[in-house]
Amino acid sequence: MKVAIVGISGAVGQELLRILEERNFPVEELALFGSSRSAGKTYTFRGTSIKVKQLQHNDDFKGIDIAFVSAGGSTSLEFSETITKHGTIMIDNSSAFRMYDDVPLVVPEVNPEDALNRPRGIIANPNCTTIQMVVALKAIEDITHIRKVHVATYQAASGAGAAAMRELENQYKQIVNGEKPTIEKFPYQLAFNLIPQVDVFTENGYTKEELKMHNETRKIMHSNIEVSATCVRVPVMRAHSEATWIETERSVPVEEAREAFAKAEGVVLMDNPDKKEYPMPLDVTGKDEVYVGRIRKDLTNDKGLTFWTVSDQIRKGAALNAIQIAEYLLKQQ
Ligand code: 11C
Repeated sequence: MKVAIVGISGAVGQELLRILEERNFPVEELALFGSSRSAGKTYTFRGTSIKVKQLQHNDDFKGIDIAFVSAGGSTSLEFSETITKHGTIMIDNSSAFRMYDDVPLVVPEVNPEDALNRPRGIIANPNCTTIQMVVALKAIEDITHIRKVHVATYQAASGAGAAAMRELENQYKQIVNGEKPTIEKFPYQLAFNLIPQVDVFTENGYTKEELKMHNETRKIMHSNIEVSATCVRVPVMRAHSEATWIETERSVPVEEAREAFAKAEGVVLMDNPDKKEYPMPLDVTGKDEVYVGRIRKDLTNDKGLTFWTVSDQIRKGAALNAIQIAEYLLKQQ
């Protein structure tokens, strides 16, 4: 495969490079693209140094089979035509195309076959909070329909990018040194704090991030499921956590839910309260799966279950999911 990464200098771009190497993805040739700031830098892939090209409106994508694009929504919108015009499949990590009817939105554990119908040559990678939630929901949806979800997220700094991760680290250093923390990427100081706002507010009082969880989940699961989310940024470096309450069509005993999670694709069950075992961001960082724990009945609803998930935002929440989509396409050839 001739492969391109667009947005190579970002946190997701760097993880894409690592995962392609780690999973031995069949890369015959790799092209790296970035902004004018990144152009000319070099990155190493399988021992070979590759120079970053500036993303431009030209024929650089001719002959490239798959382009992993993670350079922000406006870049995706501006360059999708340039990237796909010679037949390159664009796997887009931004939110730009996710809700387009002619662009599939894919999580390989849930709806891989949707990736096969892509009239524009674009496949969208969902938002990180949605990805980890639907991987867990699929386990239960397979045994009974899920009607409603309430979810509260605990989102790491990594969701806001590499510079935001550095900002969080610097804020801790600055505060410990008695200095005023620098605030650029987040609306407020994140160190020693949490911020109940991810992305911008919309007219109904929900943020865009919260509405993504509703809309994207329905599209991926082909379901009338309703999702009400509260998304919160927490001072964690790179794994998102979610507290989730679901209402199902029939009542599901905790043991049955545990069994369903235990055998679900892409899920690791970690639920031993007796031993104080449950997923935490520090332990899940660098892992591929969605970890599920704290499974119990919702005390307010006989048809309700509640559980806790954690997943590495840069891997399954972004780069890994994109590469799994490409792996699925390869298997279909
Ligand atoms: C965050 N979920 O944690 C966001 C990042 O729609 O792709 C990803 C935003 C998106 O800040």
